[in-house]
Amino acid sequence: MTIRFVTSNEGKVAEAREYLTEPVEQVNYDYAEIQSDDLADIAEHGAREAFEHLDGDEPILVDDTGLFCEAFDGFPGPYSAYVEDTVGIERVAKLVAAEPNDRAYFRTVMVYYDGEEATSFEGSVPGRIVEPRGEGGFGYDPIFDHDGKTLAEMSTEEKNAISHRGRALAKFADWLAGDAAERKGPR
Ligand code: ITT
Repeated sequence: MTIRFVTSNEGKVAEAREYLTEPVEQVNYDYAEIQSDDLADIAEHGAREAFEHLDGDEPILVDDTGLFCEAFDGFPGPYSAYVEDTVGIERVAKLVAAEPNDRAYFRTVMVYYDGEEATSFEGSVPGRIVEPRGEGGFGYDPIFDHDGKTLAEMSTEEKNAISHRGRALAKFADWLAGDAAERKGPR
């Protein structure tokens, strides 16, 4: 089985490949992101739409992630990609630095859809918004500090061990292992 990871973001794919034993194929398909403040809703609609529109019957994986800043009641949250493109991460860091509370968290929802059933896995990680540091990772990683290191100062493996996506991937991997065992039947 190959998992078709529908995303334009190579960083997400690298982290999934590091974690999963199944082969992961990156598929660029621009599904319509519905207007919702629920990441799970957005991801599930995307996964179903991609499965219907793409040829083939291999399962689909979609990841929707947001950065939630406490000072701004969760903003940018589901609008994180738009804000990265328009405001940029340095200015997000400056805006938060002007506030008394620099706490934030990342949240990821991954939806796996096999053509019949959609299953969601979520993960989150707390941290603080800081001036950019580090060359690794992608997106908001340089301005997100977790326990003294930004996510951009971590290797993919280190980031996966503590991150929102790593936690969702761990649940997904466990579920896949259980599912595969069930399919094979009792030994
Ligand atoms: P796809 O929708 O094609 O998967 P995307 O990058 O637009 O790619 P999201 O909407 O889920 O994906 O991402 C929201 C924003 O959060 C976007 O600006 C990403 O760069 C950023 N982001 C996602 N995961 C991240 C992570 O692990 N570390 C830092 N930033 C992340």
